[in-house]
Amino acid sequence: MRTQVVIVGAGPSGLLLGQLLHKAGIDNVIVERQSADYVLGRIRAGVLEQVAVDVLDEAGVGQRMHAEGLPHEGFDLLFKGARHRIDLAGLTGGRKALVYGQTEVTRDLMAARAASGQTTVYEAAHVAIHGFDGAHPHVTYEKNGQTLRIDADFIAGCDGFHGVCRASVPGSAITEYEKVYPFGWLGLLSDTPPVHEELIYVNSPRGFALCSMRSRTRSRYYLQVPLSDTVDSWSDQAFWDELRRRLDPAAAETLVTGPSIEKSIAPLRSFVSEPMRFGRLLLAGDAAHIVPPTGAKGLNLAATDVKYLADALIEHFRERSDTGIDGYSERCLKRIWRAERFSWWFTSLMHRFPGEGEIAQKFQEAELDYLIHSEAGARTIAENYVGLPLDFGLRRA
Ligand code: RFL
Ligand code: PHB
Repeated sequence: MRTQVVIVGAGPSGLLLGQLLHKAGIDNVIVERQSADYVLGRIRAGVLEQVAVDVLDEAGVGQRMHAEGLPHEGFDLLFKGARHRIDLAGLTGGRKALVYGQTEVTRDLMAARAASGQTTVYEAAHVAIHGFDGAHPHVTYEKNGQTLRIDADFIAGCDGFHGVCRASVPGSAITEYEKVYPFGWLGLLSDTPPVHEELIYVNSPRGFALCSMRSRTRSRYYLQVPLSDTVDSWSDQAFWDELRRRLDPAAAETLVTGPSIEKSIAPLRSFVSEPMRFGRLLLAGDAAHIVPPTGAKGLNLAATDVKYLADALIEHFRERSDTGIDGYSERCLKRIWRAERFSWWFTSLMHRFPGEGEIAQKFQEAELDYLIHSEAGARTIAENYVGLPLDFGLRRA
């Protein structure tokens, strides 16, 4: 088989890239290791920045997102037992966040993919990439006992942190920066009304907690837990009891509990690999970088990488110009490092770090107190949370 761009991975990055390229008349094939149901079953992001909303609109998949997504103009910070609102819209000239789950984004993208008629191969085994440092890149995989090959002009590595694309680049050509945090997030999804109409980020002596949602009837909650904990060691009852202990009295009282639909533990990591382009291989999304979820930046960064990549590929095929491809890494990395710094800082401010003692809690509370009482402080959080504009890096910011 031959195509213009072969995309490895059918997560949000791969599906969104496929759709933007298809709309521009560029032929592409997606090769995914898992089944479509497996991809949809992973419960991940919940918050979209305006730029991600704009890119999804451009891809033509925004209809349900606008009808069902919940616009949020603020969120609460809870510390020393009291809640304080960060007025995102008031502090950023009207910008807001949209609560719309990654599962729904993926479902919308899969529907558009099916309608586009472009090929998607699910359950492809032993995916391997070849020849990206020369003029004839290609991808091989196994399916139904056969080895198949796809030739293309470019390979887009959208295969997440554990994918094959970044791992295929020689170590001498890549620099990796990494910080692994000494705790995880235990997430619980339930068909219960959210405890509050906006998100609550909690700094508690017992550890971080987050109250989020997927809709007005479906809640998503997280607890900071030691990495040694397993999902099986947390009954639903134990989860709800611990969440209540980390909340303020009013929220603890109004919290509606119910059976979990999904429970999982995610490790927290900051990771960037540089550069993001190796000849005819271009990485995008979690394949190139990971942020701890505290700042809600991962999916948003994936969306902006993909927008820049689609623009660069369209320029290549339409105008025979490689200016966009040559500048791709640098353009992405500028906003990636800004989001990495914010996510690391917000994680450090909100979590208990083993061995750091009570003084660390006092420092965090003093900083939070400063942030909410200083307009400059509150604006710093708000600006970072709503995210950078798409043309960041092309102009002063
Ligand atoms: P994905 O979603 O990991 O998709 C990669 C796809 O590639 C496939 N794959 C392969 N396919 C073929 N061959 C191989 N060898 C392959 N190896 C892997 C995989 O099966 C998969 O389908 O990466 P992508 O598309 O770059 O998307 C990134 C986002 O998923 C991620 O950044 C976000 O989920 C991060 N994130 C959040 N981001 C936000 O912007 N806002 C949030 O509120 C937010 N909350 C979160 C999050 C991530 C979390 N977890 C579990 C890590 C909350 C959590 C708990
Ligand atoms: C989520 O709803 O899954 C979510 C929301 C905000 C975050 C992280 C995760 O910062």
